[in-house]
Amino acid sequence: MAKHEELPIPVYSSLEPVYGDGSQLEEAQLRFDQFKAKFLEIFGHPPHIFARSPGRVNLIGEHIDYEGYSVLPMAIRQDTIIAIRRRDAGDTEKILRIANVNDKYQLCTYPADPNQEIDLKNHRWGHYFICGYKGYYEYAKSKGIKVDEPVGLDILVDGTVPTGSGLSSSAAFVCSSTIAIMAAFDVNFPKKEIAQLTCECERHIGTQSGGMDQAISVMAKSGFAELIDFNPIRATDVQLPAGGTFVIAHSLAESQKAVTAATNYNNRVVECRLAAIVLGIKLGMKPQEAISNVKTLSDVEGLCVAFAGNHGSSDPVLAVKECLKEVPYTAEEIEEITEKNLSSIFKDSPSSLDVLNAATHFKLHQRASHVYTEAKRVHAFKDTVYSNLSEEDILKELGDLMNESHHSCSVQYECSCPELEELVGICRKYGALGARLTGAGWGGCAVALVKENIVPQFILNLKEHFYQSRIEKGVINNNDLGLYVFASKPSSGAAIFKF
Ligand code: NG1
Ligand code: MG
Repeated sequence: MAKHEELPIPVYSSLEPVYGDGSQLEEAQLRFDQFKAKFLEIFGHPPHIFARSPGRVNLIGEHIDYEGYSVLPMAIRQDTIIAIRRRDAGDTEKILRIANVNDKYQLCTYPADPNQEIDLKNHRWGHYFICGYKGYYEYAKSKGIKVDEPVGLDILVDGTVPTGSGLSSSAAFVCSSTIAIMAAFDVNFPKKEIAQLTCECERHIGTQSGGMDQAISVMAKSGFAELIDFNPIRATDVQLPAGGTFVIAHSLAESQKAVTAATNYNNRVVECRLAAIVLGIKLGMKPQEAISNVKTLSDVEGLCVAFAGNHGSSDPVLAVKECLKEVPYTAEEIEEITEKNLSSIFKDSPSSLDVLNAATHFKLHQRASHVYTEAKRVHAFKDTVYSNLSEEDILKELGDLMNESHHSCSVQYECSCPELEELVGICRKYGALGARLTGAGWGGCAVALVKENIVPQFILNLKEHFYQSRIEKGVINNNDLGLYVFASKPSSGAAIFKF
């Protein structure tokens, strides 16, 4: 049997395989009916085909995917659905018209030219669709696949993943866009190829993302979290213990990653690259060799053999302690080690140059130490799930690992914020076995591991102690609370619908 990741995106003729039965299916049916009607109303003809891709919650393994390390997310029920129709017959305009069911997002138009540049200085919501559009053509070109001439497309989008929340609304949008485009052109590829291509194309938006979000959105399986490995992309099912539930809670601080990239997300990517280069040099590489060959912290792990941990195997955490000073580095200090200007090291990456312009110092020790310890916690998490411990002890251990992960994100990686700290504290106080920020951070959601039997009471406590004052201040509406705090089961991955 072909491996899961080798299979193409499934094509369904009904909603059941994705939305199950019962009330969720009824809701989905209504949503799709209204969606079709809206398409007809806007474009004057019905859509040809639909695609969906879910958001995700990362259980553990934060800010390490772009360093080449495995992560452990699960897909959530919230998703982006796209309806699409080609406008070949008699269409001379050749434009992409992208509409949204949410009035907040106005109709965007773009030329059908797949080589167009995305205007990063003027951020528009439709840019995410164009990422997928460019990505599809780039992929086809790289594989020598013959594609049709670009044609006009009508597109309607409906996303239920809250934006800026660390639940990967962006990947849900980019993946569903790419898959809808493929479906419109009647092609399909293995999931792992789509995971790779969507990861690369989302970088057109200007963030130097790893591939976690797209991989889980494309490859998720209902009922399982997935251990995602990179280079090559692979997904291994992880069956979570039945007695625990993950509760997702929004801190109500929105992180606008595409806008703040130079000081937040991309800054950390650059710091990790510099940490890896400096570590490589300290461990014996020639400066030029390190600059040319070392891209991520995982690239230099093999050089840490002189630093053996308890089990005798090499320990990069010890190497960081020995080789990278805790006091933040200035650019000049790093340049002395690399024997090269930082701007010339990053000359081919405009978004990294933005980071260098904005930064005054670089916390190489702290960032590397987070990455290497977090990478270990991911494997400890998976090993714990499959250990011989009692369920009670497994859950406790998983909670501890989540708490350690949060501490490292907060103190070493500095990607938390006051609202997340408050929320995580409240989660722990009211019975979570573990709680941590999830996704990029600097706002967005926390995820808490809670014993199944206390979930309703736990959510009530969060309401009273975190949300109530914010409802009173009008930050959110009482009726919308269910959008901001909810329990989540692992949902299924991307799909195409032909009705
Ligand atoms: P979110 O939370 O979706 O912004 C981002 C990256 C991931 C990963 C996490 C941190 C994108 C599309 N996603 O996720 O690849 O690095 O942060 O673990 O940039
Ligand atoms: Mg995102």
